[in-house]
Amino acid sequence: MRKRLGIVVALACAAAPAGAGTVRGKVEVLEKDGKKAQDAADAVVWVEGPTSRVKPAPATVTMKNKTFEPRVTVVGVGSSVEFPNQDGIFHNVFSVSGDNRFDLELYKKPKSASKVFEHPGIVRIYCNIHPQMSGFVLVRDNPYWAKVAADGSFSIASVPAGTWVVKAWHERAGESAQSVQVSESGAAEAAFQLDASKYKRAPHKNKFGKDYEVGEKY
Ligand SMILES: [Cu+2]
Repeated sequence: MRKRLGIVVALACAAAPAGAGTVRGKVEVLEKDGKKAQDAADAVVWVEGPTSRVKPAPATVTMKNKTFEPRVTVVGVGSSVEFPNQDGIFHNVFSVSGDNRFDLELYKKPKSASKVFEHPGIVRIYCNIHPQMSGFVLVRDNPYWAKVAADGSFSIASVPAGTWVVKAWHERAGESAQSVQVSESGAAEAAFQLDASKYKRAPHKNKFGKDYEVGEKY
């Protein structure tokens, strides 16, 4: 009996970290003319280092009016993302992003298909029919991330105490990293400026690694 109690106590300690704080701050995305971007809300901030496991949770990316909505989705490793097609035309969502590559083939409204993302990373998603359709699924291996609000602010709660790398990402600016010290209670601040001024839109290949055909038929 005593032995069993000891195990229970040990488990309880492992579940509750010694202390945790909030990482918060602002992300600014700068465009060519030095102006602030209007879509800072598509930026994501995450904390790298803590080994806390993330609970998989389902997410949905809808294909509608030849766009992926939302354009940027963040999920934990092991999460299933549903891709319903709400258009009356065929779409073929796919990715060739490393270990997360997938191909859901052709389907149209009201069909849907899903993909479980098993590897942390940034997954670029495209449609094999419509080259203008693009989006991102960010897969994280711990629960400490936030999508940035329209005003550029973000807040990530319950980050374990310690010194961690905090990264901010925007699709046109890439990543920026800084070290942040989280105390056992209270907040750590981080401010990022992401430079999208050198971004150039470049065509991408289809799922076969070939150029898209000119003159879209759908
Ligand atoms: Cu499409």
